Amino acid sequence: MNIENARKALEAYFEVPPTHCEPYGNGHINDTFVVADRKYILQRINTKVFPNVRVLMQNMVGVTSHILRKARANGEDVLRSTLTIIPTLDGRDFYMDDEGDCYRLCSFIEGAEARDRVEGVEDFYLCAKAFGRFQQMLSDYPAEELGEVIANFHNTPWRYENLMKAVEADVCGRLHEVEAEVAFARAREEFCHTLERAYAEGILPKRVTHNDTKLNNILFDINTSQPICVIDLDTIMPGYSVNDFGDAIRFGANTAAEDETDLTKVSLDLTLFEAHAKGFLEGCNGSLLEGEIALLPIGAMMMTLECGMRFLTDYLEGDVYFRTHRERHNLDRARNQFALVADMERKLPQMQEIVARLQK
Ligand code: ADP
Ligand code: GN1
Ligand code: MG
Repeated sequence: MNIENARKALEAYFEVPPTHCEPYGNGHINDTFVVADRKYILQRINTKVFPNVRVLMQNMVGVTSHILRKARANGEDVLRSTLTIIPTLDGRDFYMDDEGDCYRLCSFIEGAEARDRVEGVEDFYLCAKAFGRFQQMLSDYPAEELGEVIANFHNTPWRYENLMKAVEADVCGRLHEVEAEVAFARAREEFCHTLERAYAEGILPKRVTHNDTKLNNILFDINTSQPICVIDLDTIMPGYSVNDFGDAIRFGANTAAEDETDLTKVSLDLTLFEAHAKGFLEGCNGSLLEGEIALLPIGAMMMTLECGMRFLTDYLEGDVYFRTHRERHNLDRARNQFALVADMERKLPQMQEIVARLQK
């Protein structure tokens, strides 16, 4: 992270730029800095991942204003219910420096924190309810106004094909290390099409979804432990609700961290799965279709398999997408995700039974 460039970017926002600016958070994509004694969050938007920052920021402004209107109408704390984007001194919603790097500034949400692990079943239930409610709040958002920030983002068959291209090219000569993982993905090629097929058959609708519902993309109040704000709005696009559900399970209901290398620690916690399913259904408040609800366990398996394939692809391509902190980090993550898929496959009947019970 280039802190000097980040400091320089602050000149676009303040007559007298604050001096305090330091790296913050655990995201894999953007460079995040906390500024002026936790008054602001500055982010260098990853333009390799998001080449069209204008469209991304248009989406973000549209969605945050929509949520703000609803929060205001409900009498909620408007300063903490969604991200507040601060314009540059000349009134733009992002700043591009001489090197083409793009920055945005948001208010720091006070008295709140993002968590990488759940502190208890109740927290995970509340988090699911907040993501469900987020989905519900955007249910009347005009999808046609949203630009597609990343094409094929959760198109799992496309992700599979992309992995196969990386296997074919083997640009870093790493293929020999990952034969078992590639075979694991190959054995599930057919499964990758399950949701696309359900969409084609009219069982699964496209909705406005968050598309990156991992636990550290929600802020919890430090005092009450209540989730107060859904953040990381870069990937809001039309998608499947079951993937929003599934991505949250992938990250939050894993008994180990996403990059744990001791795979005996990796498994699906069914108690957390149930808490999340309950919270998500309550948050969605009756807006999901019956067939859609039945596909929630498949969403969990799909997002875990897809994420594993994305980590594996990035490992083969030389770690060019996800931020890594050690050698073979993406490979560790891919192995972890595939171990979780295997456990989910074993527990599919239990997941389905839980969802059927909650649906009654
Ligand atoms: P990435 O796309 O890299 O994951 P995020 O937008 O999720 O970036 O931000 C990374 C981290 O920064 C979050 O997990 C959270 O800890 C923190 N964060 C982001 N925005 C805010 C904010 N407005 N207030 C407080 N913390 C924030
Ligand atoms: C990235 O931005 P962050 O760290 O919240 C990624 C997600 C992955 C996740 C895996 C834009 O999320 O899709 O599921 O890492 N975001 C993007 O941890 O690719
Ligand atoms: Mg994030």
